[in-house]
Amino acid sequence: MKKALITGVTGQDGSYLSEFLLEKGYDVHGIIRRSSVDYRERIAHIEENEHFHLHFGDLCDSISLVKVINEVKPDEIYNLAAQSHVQVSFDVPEFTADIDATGVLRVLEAVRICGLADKCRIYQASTSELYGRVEEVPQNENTPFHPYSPYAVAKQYGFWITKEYREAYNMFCCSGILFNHESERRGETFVTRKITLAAARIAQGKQEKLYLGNLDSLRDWGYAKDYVECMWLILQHDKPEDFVIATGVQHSVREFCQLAFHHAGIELKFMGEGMEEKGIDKATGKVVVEVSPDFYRPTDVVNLWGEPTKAKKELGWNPTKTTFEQLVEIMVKHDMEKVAAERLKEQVDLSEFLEKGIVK
Ligand code: NAP
Ligand code: G4F
Repeated sequence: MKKALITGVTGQDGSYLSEFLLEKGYDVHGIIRRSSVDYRERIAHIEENEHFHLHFGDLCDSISLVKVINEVKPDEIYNLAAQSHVQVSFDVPEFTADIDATGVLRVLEAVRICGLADKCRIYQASTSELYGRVEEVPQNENTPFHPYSPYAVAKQYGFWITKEYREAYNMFCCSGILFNHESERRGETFVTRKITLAAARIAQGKQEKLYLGNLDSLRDWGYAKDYVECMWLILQHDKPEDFVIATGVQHSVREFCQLAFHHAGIELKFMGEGMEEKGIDKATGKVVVEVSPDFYRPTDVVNLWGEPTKAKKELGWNPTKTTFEQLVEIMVKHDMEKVAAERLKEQVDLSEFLEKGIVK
């Protein structure tokens, strides 16, 4: 039985990758951090699996990494842990560098210290944010990098140190340069999930308006569940190489918004420009989307579009297994049900209070 160690196991990708590897027959080990609140929602359903194991550790803490790697002796490591929010990286640049840059070095060194450099294959979660202020469209493995946020600069170090360890020590370590991938498990402050949740809440009378930043921003959005397969394929390849993982299809934030509201039963029309642009419910004439300067970034990446030809040819991966349209539909359906369940619970709670005479 192969052993995999996943950092960032509680995150969107970590949870899907755990499921994927368990299905492939792996013994899966994940690194978790101590927290005062419950943050294990995404992996709660697999915690009882006898082949799923959790270990405390932190990418800031070399000792914990050496300890876990030495204990598990994994065949494969998937380094997914990161401060992954680009806008937040402007607020916590030093922390972001510590996890997203130095953290990668700590994992690579820990593997060497444990004497596993020849045996353990390592996947590094790299990102399309490296292309940043893009120098060509679409972007592939040969496109020059121009990182454009503290997050992207830190990830650039992660990319290069991974390549360096491959060349200097002949280690099987690779970066997947993944473009944005989303799902019903996406963090609620990333733009797609923020939109699908708001569309569901507005449609069900639980929210008045959605405030967004740059509506013109373009992304190549795929489905996270499809992308974790690629992480695995990269480590099964006969030689260690870096790959661009993307759908090859690009849409704007505005288009995502329009389609998400459509699936929630609201037809939107956008009017006005820049900060004055508004999304209006065609049926009621109500403004339900507005632009706010709070969600603009000091520097923003606005034109990401990936070219996944190498992954298609060399890994046999299908980039559009789930289309953009299907992705938006899956996310909205999930959030419509989530909001409906919350409303039902509120009604049940309220009826209990009414019965007890606490609320009149
Ligand atoms: P995510 O949902 O934000 O998950 C991040 C994970 O990292 C969480 O499990 C988090 O643990 C963990 N983590 C953060 N700081 C840590 C630390 N100091 N020590 C140990 N663990 C730590 O991110 P994701 O969307 O799954 O993305 C996975 C990886 O792919 C990240 O490296 C991200 O930068 C990269 N990436 C993502 C995308 C995308 O579109 N999703 C695209 C390209 C690259 P807690 O739960 O304890 O916070
Ligand atoms: O959803 P986002 O926050 O994702 P972003 O910045 O592209 O980063 C994500 O994808 C990267 C891969 O390219 C990962 F490396 C990274 O870890 C993360 O998973 O923002 C997407 C775009 C941006 O241009 C942003 O300015 O949407 C724009 N946007 C417009 N309004 C907004 C909002 N972004 C957020 N988060 N919130 C808004 O209200």
